[in-house]
Amino acid sequence: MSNDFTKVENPVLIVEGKQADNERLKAESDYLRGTIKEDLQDRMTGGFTSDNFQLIRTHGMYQQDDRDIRAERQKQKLEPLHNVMLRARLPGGIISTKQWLAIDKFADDYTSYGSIRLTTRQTFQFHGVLKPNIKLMHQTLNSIGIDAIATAGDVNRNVLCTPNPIESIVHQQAYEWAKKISEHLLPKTRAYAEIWLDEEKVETTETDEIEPILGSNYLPRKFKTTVVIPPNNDIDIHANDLNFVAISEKGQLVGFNVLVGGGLAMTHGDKSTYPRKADDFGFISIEHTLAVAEAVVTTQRDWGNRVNRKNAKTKYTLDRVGVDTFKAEVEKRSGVSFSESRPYEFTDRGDRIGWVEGIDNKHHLTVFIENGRILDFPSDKGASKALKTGMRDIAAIHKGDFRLTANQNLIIAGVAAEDKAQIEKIARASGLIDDSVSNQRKNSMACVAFPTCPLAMAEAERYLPKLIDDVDSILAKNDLADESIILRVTGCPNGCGRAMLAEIGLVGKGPGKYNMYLGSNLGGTRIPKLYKENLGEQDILAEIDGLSARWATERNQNEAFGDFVIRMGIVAEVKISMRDFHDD
Ligand code: SRM
Ligand code: SF4
Repeated sequence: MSNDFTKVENPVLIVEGKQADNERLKAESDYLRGTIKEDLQDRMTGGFTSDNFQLIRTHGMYQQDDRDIRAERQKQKLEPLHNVMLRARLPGGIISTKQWLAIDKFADDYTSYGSIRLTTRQTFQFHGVLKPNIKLMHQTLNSIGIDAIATAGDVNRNVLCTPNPIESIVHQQAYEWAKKISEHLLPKTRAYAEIWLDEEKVETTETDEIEPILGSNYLPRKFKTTVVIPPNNDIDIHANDLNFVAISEKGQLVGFNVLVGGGLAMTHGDKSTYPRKADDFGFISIEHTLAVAEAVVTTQRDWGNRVNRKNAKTKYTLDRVGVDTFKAEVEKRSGVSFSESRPYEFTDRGDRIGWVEGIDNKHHLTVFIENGRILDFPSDKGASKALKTGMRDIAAIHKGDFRLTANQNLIIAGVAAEDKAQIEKIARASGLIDDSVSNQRKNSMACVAFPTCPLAMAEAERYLPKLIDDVDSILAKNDLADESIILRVTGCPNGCGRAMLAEIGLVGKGPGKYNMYLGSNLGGTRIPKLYKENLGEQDILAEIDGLSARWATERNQNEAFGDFVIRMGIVAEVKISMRDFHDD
C-alpha cells in the first residue's frame, strides 16, 4: 500500500449538503438528452443554453470561442464566435487509414483551424466547428465507425492502452481489454443516436434505459481508465482513476495489478485540491477485469462527493474514506478478492521515435508531432512541415493502421518491409521524420491552452516550441546536448499536459507567468513539488540554466534530473500528496 492514510476512523461515506448544480442538470436531462435537439435549431445564437452547454460534453463536445478575437468582438458588440471542439472516442488510440482520410477531409472542410489535434489521451480533437455543421460531423464520424460518446462529462472517458499492440501477443490482448472496458462502462442512453444520428426514439420503459453502472445521475465527476504494459508507462497511470497494469506469464496476459485514485488537477490557492498518485489494490486474474472495473466505478458513483465538484474525483474519495474501506467495498461489490500485487517496474514514458520491428515481420514508424497538432505549417527556416498533407499521402497508400500515443505522437503501424522506403520518403519530405528534433523536444509536452481553451491562464502549446529552442541551447552550453529532462507546460493547474508528472512542470498562473514544479521521475511514479512561483519566461530559463548546470556536474552516474533534485534537497519529495504536496 503506498500511503499511511489507508485507514480512516469513522469514514464519511457520503458527503451531505446542497448538491452541485451539475447534479440537478444531469437528473433533469432525461438521460443526457436535455433540450439539445431544440437548441440546435436555434440559429439566433451560435451557442447552446446553459444546461445544454454542459450536457453536450457527454456527447464529446465543448462550446468554445477564439480567445484571440474575443475582446475585439465584444468591442463590436458581437457575441463571441461560438463553435464546438469535438473529442472522439478511440480506445487504445487505433484509427484506420480510411477513417483518417475522412477526418482529414472534415478538418479541411468544416473546422476553422483546419487541424487535427492529437491529445494526451490517445484520441483526436476537431477545433472550431460551427453549430450548423455539428450534426454532419457526428454523422461523418458514424459513417466511418467512430463516435464521441463519453469523451467528456461525468462518465468514464476514452480508455487508454499502451500502443503498438501488434508488437507482442500481450499488446494485442491488452488492447482488446481496453476496448472491452470502454464498451462495458459506456452510458447506455440512446440520446447520442437520437440527437446526432436521427435515430427514432424507441419507446422504452424507464427501466430499459436505466444506467445500471453509471446511474441516472451519472458519476460525480470525470473518470479515467487505462491499461498499461510495463516497463513503459507512456499512458501515465497516476493521472488516472482506474488502472490495469498488465501481468503476463510465458508471453500471455494472465491478469492485472489494479491501481485506483490517481489524478493531477488542482486549483491555485486551494489546499484541499492536489495531484495524487493512484494506490495499489492488488492483483486480479484476467476474468475478473470487468467485474472489478464496474465495482470501482459504482463505488465512486455512490461515495464520490456530489456537493463540491473540486473534491469530487476518486482521488479525494479515497483520501476521505481511506484506501482500505474503498478497497473492501470494491471486493464486496465485485465478489473478487485482490491478491498481492505481482512485481513490475516502470522505466520510462517516452515514445520510441523512429522504426521498430514487430511480430509478423511488420514495421512500425513512430513520428514525433509537436504538441500533437497535425497541420501544414508554414515553411520554417526552409524546412517544410506539411504534416497534414504527409499524413494524408501516407494514409492513401498505407496498408496497416495508425496508433495515437498518449504523448501526442503517432505510430504508422504494420508496414511491410517492401513498403518501408516509400512511407519513409513521404514522411521525410513532409517533416513527419525530422532528424534535427532534439531528445529534449521529444520529451516535452504542452496542453492546448490559448486560443481555444476557456480555462487557460497562460500560453502552453504556442509557448513550447520557442521554450524548447532555448532549453536546447542551455543544455548544449552545459554539455548536456544529448540528454533530456521530462518538461511539460500547462496553461492552468488543471494539468491536461500532465505537468504534475514531469521532472520540470510549468503551470500557468497568469499571462506569461508560471509556477515551476520539480521532481517527478522517469517512470512517472512521483508527484513533483512547487519550486518557485510566478516566474516569467526569462526567470524560467535562468532557473533551468542554473539547475541543469548543477545536474551536469554534481549528479551520480546516470542519475535522472528529477531524482537529482530530490537527492540534493532542491525540493522535498512528495510521498503522500494530502500531507506533503502543499507542505512548506
Ligand atoms: Fe483536460 C478541461 C484539454 C487531458 C484535466 N481539458 C479541459 C478542457 C476541455 C477545457 C474546458 O473544460 O473547457 C480543455 C480543452 C482545450 C482545447 O481547446 O482543446 C482540455 N485535456 C485537454 C487535452 C486536449 C490536452 C492536450 O493538450 O492534449 C487532453 C484531452 C484528453 C482526451 O483526449 O480526453 C486533456 N485533462 C487532460 C489530463 C491528462 C490526462 O488525462 O492524461 C488531465 C489531468 C488528469 C486528471 O484528470 O486529473 C486533464 N482537463 C482537466 C481538468 C481538471 C479535472 C479535475 O480533476 O479537476 C479540466 C477542467 C475540469 O474538468 O473542470 C480539463
Ligand atoms: Fe486548458 Fe488548463 Fe487544460 Fe491547458 S491545462 S488545456 S489551459 S484546462
